[in-house]
Amino acid sequence: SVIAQTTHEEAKRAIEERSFPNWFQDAKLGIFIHWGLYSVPAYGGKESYSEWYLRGLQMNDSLRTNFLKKTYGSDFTYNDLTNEFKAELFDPEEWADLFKRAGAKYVVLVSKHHDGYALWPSKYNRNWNSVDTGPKRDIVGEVTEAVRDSGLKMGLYYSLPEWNHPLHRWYSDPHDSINTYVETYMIPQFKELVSTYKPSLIFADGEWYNSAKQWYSAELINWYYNLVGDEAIVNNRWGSGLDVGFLTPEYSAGIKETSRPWAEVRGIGRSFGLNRNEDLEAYGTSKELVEKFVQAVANGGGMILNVGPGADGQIPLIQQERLVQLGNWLEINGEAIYGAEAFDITEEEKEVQISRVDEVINFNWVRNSPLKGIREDDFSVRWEGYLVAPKNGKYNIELDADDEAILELDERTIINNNYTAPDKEAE
Ligand code: FUL
Repeated sequence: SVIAQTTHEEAKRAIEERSFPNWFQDAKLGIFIHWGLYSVPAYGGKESYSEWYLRGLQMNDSLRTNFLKKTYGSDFTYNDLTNEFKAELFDPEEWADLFKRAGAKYVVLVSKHHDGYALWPSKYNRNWNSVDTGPKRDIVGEVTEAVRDSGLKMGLYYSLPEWNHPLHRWYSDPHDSINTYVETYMIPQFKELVSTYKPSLIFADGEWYNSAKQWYSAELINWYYNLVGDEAIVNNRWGSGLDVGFLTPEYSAGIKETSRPWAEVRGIGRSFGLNRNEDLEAYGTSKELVEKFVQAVANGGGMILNVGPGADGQIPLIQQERLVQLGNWLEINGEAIYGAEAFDITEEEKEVQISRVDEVINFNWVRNSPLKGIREDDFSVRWEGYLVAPKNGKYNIELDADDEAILELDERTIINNNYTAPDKEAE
């Protein structure tokens, strides 16, 4: 049967007891990819999610209806975007190289967003996928292969509901039509996707009007864990009544959570799908990006940073630039980032560490802000912003008496228990 053999309660117990694989906690940085038909208009309000284009049309949002008319003509519908989605510059190996250069350890590709358009040849929606229409390519397959070849782990995002599925129009159809949709369409499709590509990570989404029981979430997760094994991990968006998976705060101001893995989910700008209507300012600086990332890591989490390629398959150069900048920073500081634990230092320890430093003291090994490309192994009071310090890396440093210890450890400090500081004598 398409529905897992175990009962909901059995499956729930099995997945609640399972521990998280270490790789995810250690990885810290993942890359999200939102790419699909919405990447054709690549448009929305300045701070809106461009991947919600179809929903905008359904809501008669004039910004989006007018843009479609003006750009493509008055008879043009969302479905016609398949003809414009050509992916002529799509090179999955180039993408994978870039993600690797960014210092990411895994990738999460949107295999199907809320518009239902699948990026693999799903037999459950013929003519609404990227092989039957548009680019005529198995994007999930190609990206999965390239990402794995470059040594990163591959994850897939999957939207449980769809805005425009004949069996259940999410946001408008009655609640009970969900059952037929889930049992005859969603579950078989989910299983087709997962058994074909065997992702190391599944990021479910769109769960919010229904219970995990209605989605058969526990059964599906249990089935997935059994299929893929120990390295498998899921996120936490599977419907009410089921609290499993890594946490996924989205454009959050920052959370602190040390008992459960989590990743801050955000775009480089303000949208996930490419939004050509954004201002340059929406992108922020590389310094802001690094600070946000460090803050997440110091607070026990990581980040899934999104790219939104154009319909041609090119990742916009400013997004590429931010990834490379983050990668350059990680090139220097990565050893204190990957595998790091949350900043968790007692008030007492803190005092010892920030007490006046006018003598030879034992101090944690500290690095200066390498955004400027400086690698400073010696403690310097001239650091700014954030610092990464290995907890066990006591390091003898001589400081001049007139140096002011302006060092303050806060939530931007990373303590890495797995890191061993270099022996000063040996250097
Ligand atoms: C949200 C979705 O509705 C957004 O479009 C985006 O995919 C984000 C990662 O998750 O809930």
